[in-house]
Amino acid sequence: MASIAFITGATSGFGKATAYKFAAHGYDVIINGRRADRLQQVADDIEAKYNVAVMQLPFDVREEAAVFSSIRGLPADWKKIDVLVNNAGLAAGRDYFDEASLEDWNIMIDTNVKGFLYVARAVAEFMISNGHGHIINMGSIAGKEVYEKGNVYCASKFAVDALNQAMRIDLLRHQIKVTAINPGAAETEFSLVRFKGDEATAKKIYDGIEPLHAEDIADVVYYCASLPAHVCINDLTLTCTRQASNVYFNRQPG
Ligand code: NDP
Ligand code: 8X3
Repeated sequence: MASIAFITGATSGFGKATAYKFAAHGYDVIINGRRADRLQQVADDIEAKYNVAVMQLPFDVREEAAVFSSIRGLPADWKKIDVLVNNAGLAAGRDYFDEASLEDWNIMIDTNVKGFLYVARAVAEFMISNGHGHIINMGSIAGKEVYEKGNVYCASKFAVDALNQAMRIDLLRHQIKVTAINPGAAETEFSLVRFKGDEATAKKIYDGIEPLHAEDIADVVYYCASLPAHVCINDLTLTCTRQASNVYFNRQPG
């Protein structure tokens, strides 16, 4: 079999673009997301465009039992995962700490922290027995600097930053590479999800800037995965040219 990349959150945005990127470079891909119809479309399209195999693994990363049984239930050949792109995640709401919804907080912590952990743990077990592997964790600039109304989303991405460091330290003895990618504003379905379908508010995030595109993130993920065996990018932060931090933007009027 070819090399294998397992990408969570591959029904949209970064994960979907990353699945195409790895497939274009000859990887067989395992793709995850909750929306089975979208996974099927992505799988059909990748198989039609590239001469690679696609394994669909629909599950909700928040469901511990489903994560472990789906991943442990992979056919033996598919357990030889070379790269995990631990990407599934979301923001829910953007509200003051004292006004935010507890349900939103629970969704973000359960997805971005607990789900993130379950997937990494299940796949690390294979990488350890295979004797190699690369875990690429999707962080954010929100995990580097807190911004107003970012509270729990930022906290969940600070957790990704800490866990990225922790995994690299604890998996060092197994020679597993661990990398965090920390993007700034990128136009995907992220803001539409965050603002619960409010298209006008979602669009305003990108007013006057050309934000990052999902394909930019896919390029960077693939670059990190394609370096020689002795080289590991630990942590990589990127923004569009019109963004310097969570709060500093150079927006074009109009
Ligand atoms: P999208 O909303 O476009 O994609 C998110 C993906 O995550 C979808 O495929 C979605 O699939 C999946 N997902 C969400 N919740 C779950 C779940 N419980 N179980 C399984 N899959 C899930 O957003 P992005 O591509 O922008 O976001 C990807 C990652 O990048 C996230 O971790 C996000 O926090 C991070 N990020 C995004 C930035 C941005 O500006 N866009 C910047 C920095 C980081 P489905 O709904 O089918 O389950
Ligand atoms: C997404 C980037 O700045 O909207 O992680 O939090 S930001």
